[in-house]
Formats: sequence, structure tokens, C-alpha cells
Amino acid sequence: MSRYEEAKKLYARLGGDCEQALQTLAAVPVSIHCWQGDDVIGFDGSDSLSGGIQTTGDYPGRARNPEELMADLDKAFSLIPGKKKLNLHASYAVTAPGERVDRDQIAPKHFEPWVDFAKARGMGLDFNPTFFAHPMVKDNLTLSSPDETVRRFWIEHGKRCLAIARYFAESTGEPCVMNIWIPDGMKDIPGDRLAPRRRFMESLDEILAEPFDRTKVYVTLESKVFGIGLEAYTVGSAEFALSYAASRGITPLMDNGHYHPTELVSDKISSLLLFHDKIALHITRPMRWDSDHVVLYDDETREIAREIVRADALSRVFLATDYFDASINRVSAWVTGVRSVQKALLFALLQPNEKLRDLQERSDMTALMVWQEELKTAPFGDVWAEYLKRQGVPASYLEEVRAYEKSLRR
Ligand code: RNT
Ligand code: ZN
Repeated sequence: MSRYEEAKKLYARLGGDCEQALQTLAAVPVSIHCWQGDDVIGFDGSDSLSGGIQTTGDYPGRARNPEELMADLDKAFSLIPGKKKLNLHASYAVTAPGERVDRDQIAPKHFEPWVDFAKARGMGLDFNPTFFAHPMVKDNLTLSSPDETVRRFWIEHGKRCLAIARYFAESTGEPCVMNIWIPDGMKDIPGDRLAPRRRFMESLDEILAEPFDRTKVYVTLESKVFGIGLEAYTVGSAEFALSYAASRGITPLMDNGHYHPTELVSDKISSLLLFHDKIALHITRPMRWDSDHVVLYDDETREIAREIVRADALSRVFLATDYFDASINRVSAWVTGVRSVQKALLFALLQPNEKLRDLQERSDMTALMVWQEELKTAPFGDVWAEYLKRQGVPASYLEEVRAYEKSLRR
């Protein structure tokens, strides 16, 4: 009997259905962030990152143009199983050589190469306006700025991005998630916390006044607790984002690097699911701060996946990765991080959730603990290996990544 057949029998005894789990997993889309490939620099003129976020490390081989980024993405895609979407930022607009198109001027045509790329691979596209690393970010403020020229510039950017998101949805036939995150904040104690938040609210209202089909474009709003150099105050706080999303009928997005270190997104998912039709996640790995390390198959990633699966909410949660590590091979970073999300989902799908629920309802916390511990060492690896085999991707990818790296002259 093969190792998978053995594992299947064992899981069946524990109450997990391997075949069902493999089938379900293959259909869950994970939106892969393009920005791991070039350290979040983009192609629209910036040469460094700002806005309270940081990529650290000096590993060679960063993608420097659309061709390189697309080639690297293709390499990563060939090593990642399952259904994928590609998540772009506005700063990845593709313009003619020497042509400079500012963020308040971008249009669908600047993303045609990306649409062709996605369509050729049967993928949907997600999108993000880029409200950072740009000279029009003044005093660390964009949509909440008291300077009307600054605020108007970014409102226009938001509106144009909505048009691009609409174009993505229409041309790929898959809904487009358009996520709004602004870095706006202050390094030190504000004299007024309300005014910037009111302006942010009004700016968002103006952007959303642009017509869009809410079944094709899902606008999400991402909150944050603090950024580097913005330690005292963040305009788009958790309370702001949740209240705004609930009152305007858009989708809240939780990035698990954006909370106080002892707060866990896994514990927040169920609450949001009770009040929102859809929710969105940026899956990352914060280490002591919002450090955006590569996602690993760790406790919190598993717990996030378990919460989604137990709530039967795989079709209600938009899953996206969001991390950027410049200290290791970037293709490997993509593959490791996205596979970790998928592993966590498979682990969650193999749990005897009915049984665990029942133990809790009967207040048998002793048995609940024992069972949950036992499940951790069940032969998960054999089921994961079977999944990779069925998906036609190699189990180990290190050698392939190394060979690809060698073939590049960067
Ligand atoms: C920043 C947010 C945001 C960005 C990307 C690049 O803290 O997490 O989502 O990481 O938009
Ligand atoms: Zn994020």
C-alpha cells in the first residue's frame, strides 16, 4: 500500500476525508502578490520603498522590469500547485520606454500586458492602488492630507484604479479584489486625530462614488496599527476600517501583521464573518513588528486556515499573500510562502471538525486537547505529497530554483 493510501486510512479513522480535502483544496484560489519579486519597487519611477513599510536584505536578482518579473512569476507558478490569481499594484503599470505616466493618469491600457499575461495562464487579477513611495505623499499623508492638491491627486488615483479593477474583472471574467491601504500617519502625538480620519472617510466616499459592479469588483479596506516612522498614529486604524467597510457595504481586509503582537487574526475571522458577506486577508508573517517575513507552515497560519474551513467560509474569504523578503531568493520566497498557505488549508481540511465541535459543545476540553494534539502528528506530509503529485508540481523545489537563478544574468 502506498504511503498516501496508508495515510488515507489513518485519517479516515480519525474522521478526516483525504480525497474530499484534496479536491476542495485544488479549487481554492490564492492571490499571489507580484511585489515579492522586486522588493515592492514597481516600474513607475521610484527606486526606494517608503510609507512605513520596508524590505530588508540585499540578495541579488531582483526583477527590474516587466519581462523579468513575468518570467520570475512564471517560474514560481510552475512550482506552486492549485488555483492562483495574480495580485498587482498600480506601480506596476507598463509604459512605453521613456514615457512617464503619473499615478493620477494611469488607465487600463497601461495594464494590457498584465491582462494578456493573466489570460494566457487562465488566471484572475486583483489590484491595489499605490498610495506610497511617491513624491505626492506629503508629510506622510495621502487621502487624509489637509493639502487639497495632495488629497485630490490621490482621490484621482483611487478612481482610476477602480476603472482598472473593472477592466481586470471584465477582461479576465473573474472578480477583481481592489484593496485600499494608505500609509497615512504620524511619528509623534497628534494634535487632532479626528480631522485626518474625517478627510480619509470623505476621500474614500468620493472614490467609491465612481460606478462599479459590486459583483465583479470587490473593494476592500485594509487597516493598520502603526508603520515605521508612523508610530504614534495611523489614520486607517482597525476601528476606522471596520466601521467604514460595514457602513459602506465594502469588504474589510485583515493583514495579520497589522495588529498588536498578542492579537491574532485567527481569533478575529469568526466575528467578521458574522457581519460581512465577504472578508479578505493578507497573509504574512510578522516577526516582532509588521516585518513581512515569508509565510511559513506555522501555528497561526494553520489556525487562520482552520477558522475559515470550520466556518465553511472558503468561498467568502479572499486569500492573498503579502510579504517581501529581499534577503533570500525571491522565487523561492514566493513558492515557500504560497505553499505554506496551501499546506495550512489542507491541514485544516483534514481535521474532523464535527467531532472537535462536538467535544467543545459537551465541554469535554480534556478530550479536545488530546485530539487536537494527536492530529498534529497525523501523516499530513503524505497527503501533501499526494496533492503535489496530482497537481504535477515537484515536491522539492530548491534545485529548480537554483538552476533558474543560475540561468539568469542579474
Ligand atoms: C502595508 C500593507 C500593504 C502593503 C502592500 C504592498 O503594511 O500590508 O498591504 O504591504 O500593499
Ligand atoms: Zn497588507
